[in-house]
Amino acid sequence: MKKQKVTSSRSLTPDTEKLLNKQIEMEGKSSAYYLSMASWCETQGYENSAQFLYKHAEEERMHMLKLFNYVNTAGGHALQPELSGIKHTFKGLREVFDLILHHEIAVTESINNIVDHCFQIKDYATFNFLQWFVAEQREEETLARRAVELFELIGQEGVGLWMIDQEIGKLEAFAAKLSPDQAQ
Ligand code: OFO
Repeated sequence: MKKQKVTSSRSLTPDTEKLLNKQIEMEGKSSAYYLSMASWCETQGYENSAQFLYKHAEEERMHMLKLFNYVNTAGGHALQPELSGIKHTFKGLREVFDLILHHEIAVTESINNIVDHCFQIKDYATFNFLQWFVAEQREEETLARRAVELFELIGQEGVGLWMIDQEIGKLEAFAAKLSPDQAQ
C-alpha cells in the first residue's frame, strides 16, 4: 500500500477521511431507507414492523452522527451526504426484510474494508473507534436474519403475515441483548 503523507496538524489521512465520509453516506442512506420502509409498513397495517423500522432509522442516524463527530474531532471534515433514489414501495413485507439483510451485509463489508485499511496504515485510533461498528454490525445482521427466518418458520398464508408482524415486534428485546452498548 502506498504510504500517504500525513499533514502536520492531524494523523487522519485524506484516504481514511474519504472512506469515513463514504461510510457516513451509507449510514445516512440506511436511515432514509429504513424510514421509507417504516412508512410503507405503516400504510399496509404492519404496525410492529413499522415501529421496529422507525426505531432503526433513528439508530442509523445515530451511527452517522457518531462518524460525523469522529471525523471532525480528528481534524477532518464530515460531509452531509446527498440522498436520492430511495425506494418508497415494496412488493410485500418479505421484500422489506430481504432488502434489509442484504443491505446490512453490504454495510458490514464496508466497515470491514475501512478497518482493514486502518490496520494497514497503522491508524490505530480509527481502528479502535471502528470496533464499536464491528460489534454493532454483528447485532444488525443477526437481527435482520432472524426477521427473514420468521417468513420460513411461520409461512405467509392465512394469518401468517399478521403473526410475523407480531414476532417482529418482539425482536427489539432480542436486539438489546446483542447490542455492543449493552456489553460495555
Ligand atoms: Fe449502521 O448499522 Fe445498519 O446499516
